[in-house]
Amino acid sequence: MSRLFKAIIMGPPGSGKGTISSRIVRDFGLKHLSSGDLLRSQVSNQTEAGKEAKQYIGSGQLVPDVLMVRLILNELKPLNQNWLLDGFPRTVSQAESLSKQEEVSSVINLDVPFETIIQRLQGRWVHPGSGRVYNLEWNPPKEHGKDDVTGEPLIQRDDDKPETVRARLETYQKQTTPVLDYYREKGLLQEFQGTESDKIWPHVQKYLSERVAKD
Ligand code: G5P
Ligand code: MG
Repeated sequence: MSRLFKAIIMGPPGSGKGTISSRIVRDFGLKHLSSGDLLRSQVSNQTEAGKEAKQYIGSGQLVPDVLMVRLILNELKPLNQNWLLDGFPRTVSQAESLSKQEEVSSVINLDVPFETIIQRLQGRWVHPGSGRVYNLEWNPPKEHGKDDVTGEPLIQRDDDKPETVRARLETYQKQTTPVLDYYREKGLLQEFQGTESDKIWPHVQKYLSERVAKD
């Protein structure tokens, strides 16, 4: 049996991880697992983990490592297909815990300037069920306020308020940039710079097409 391709997508809040991930899923069939989507579904289902996570998410802080690691490693364990992890790891300690269970094949980093991001997040609308993301200016839904695929209502995320976005960017700078160094040193990091997902995407697509075996 061939070895599974286990990829991570990193980048600051609003850098386009969800946007690029859905194109990767479409073209390469990887199973997408977003730590943020997973947490938000725990919050809306009012699980114990969700109740604990809510306060951190709302203030733009990271959810404690123990909780996060448990949630993600449990999701990954049973997977027997190529996967793409979005939003995890976000601390060096999370990266070390992940390495004890999984052998990561590749880490994609979306290097998008902070100025670009603050603007974008104000116009973001999401479909909570699938994690599909829209932007009122850039990729609006076909019908205002409704998901293109299911027709269900779209929502705005609580943590997309400008003051929380600023806190999320600071948290990223302090706690997540060391994770980039961690993977750079292991020779796994591939960086993609730009301000537009449509221009970044062809480079990511080419990079993956040289690495992911087609079914
Ligand atoms: P999340 O959910 O992981 P973030 O902050 O890392 O949240 P986010 O906000 O989901 O990342 P993204 O996925 O990188 O951003 O970006 P996106 O949604 O694709 O694009 C953003 C917007 O820009 C969209 O409206 C999109 O349509 C638009 N867009 C995309 N490309 C372009 C473009 O080229 N041009 C324009 N104009 N627009 C574009 O984490 C949330 C919280 O959960 C907790 C933390 O509290 C975190 O703050 N959490 C964790 N805590 C601890 N450890 C972890 N591992 C955690 N993971 C999550
Ligand atoms: Mg996202």
